[in-house]
Amino acid sequence: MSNSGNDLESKLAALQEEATQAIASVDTLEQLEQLRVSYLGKKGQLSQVLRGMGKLSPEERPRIGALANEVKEALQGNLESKRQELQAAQIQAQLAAETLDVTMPGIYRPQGKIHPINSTIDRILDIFTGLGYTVATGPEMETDYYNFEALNFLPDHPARDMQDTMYLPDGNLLRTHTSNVQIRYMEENEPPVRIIAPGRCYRRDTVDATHAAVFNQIEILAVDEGITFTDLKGTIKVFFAELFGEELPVRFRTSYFPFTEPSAEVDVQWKGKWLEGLGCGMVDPNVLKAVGYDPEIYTGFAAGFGVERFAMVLHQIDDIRRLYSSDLRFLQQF
Ligand code: 2NM
Repeated sequence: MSNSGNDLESKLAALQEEATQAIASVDTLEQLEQLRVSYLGKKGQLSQVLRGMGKLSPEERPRIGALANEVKEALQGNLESKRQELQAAQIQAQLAAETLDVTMPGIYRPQGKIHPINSTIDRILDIFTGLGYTVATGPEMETDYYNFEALNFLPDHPARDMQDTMYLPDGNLLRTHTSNVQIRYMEENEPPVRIIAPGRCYRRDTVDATHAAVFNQIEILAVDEGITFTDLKGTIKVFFAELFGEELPVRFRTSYFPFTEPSAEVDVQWKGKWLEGLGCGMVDPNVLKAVGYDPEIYTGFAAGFGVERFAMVLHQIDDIRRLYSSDLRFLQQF
């Protein structure tokens, strides 16, 4: 009986000795885990040794049991300190491998820019939304009705000529201004109206330094009870003051548009020169009637201008074609 106890005691001592050496010589966490299973796992070597305890005398059992616990705790301690050592080494290796060399050259990332046409549109929309206007948009492909007829263009008006307007094979056309948006908006909404309509427009113009066949226009429209030409003048003065950053002299010249009566062209004096600013006027009663507004109750003003010209003036661009050349050397200046 006591032989068997001594037998187990020396087996435990041998196991501890062997396991301690094995743990010390391991150099990966995976190998360490294999050792843990092999020595301390359910079917591990310690369990196998302890299976012999069944044959021990009741007096010896507690002594061997206590001994086995000591061995188990000692090995667990070894495993844990080895695990910490290996983990620290792994982190050190990772830190060394991932060192950032701040002297390496950088990777070139092209920097996108906002096109001067778009930044000009954004600025103008900001000014008018600040005055309470809502941005409205509409189709670039349009019917004769929305581009001309509802705007009081007579059937033989020269702007309707094939020479001036791009017609599509189906009889529709590419809008020549954004007034189509105003008509569509008024059809759908009752006064009061305060809208600003930016958008691309098309005309059969010969392209030169100041004309493009595709260009951007912005139109504003206000309709309400009691709107007068004075409201139009005040709005335009505020607009130019905000766009150019200072209050500037403004000059109104009588003009003609089919959709406004009276009509005017407005010049603005900037850096000592009179610049053509915009066209405007009081909305013609025929236009109000076309959208179902009663011209005896409502009046309105409207104004329209090309965006490219303002972009050119504000950025000292001498030729409209530069805006469409997609030349990065040009565009990167803005
Ligand atoms: C301009 C000049 C004057 C204008 C008129 C309208 C509408 F739809 F209310 F009749 N929208 N835009 C207008 C008036 C446009 O552009 C030079």
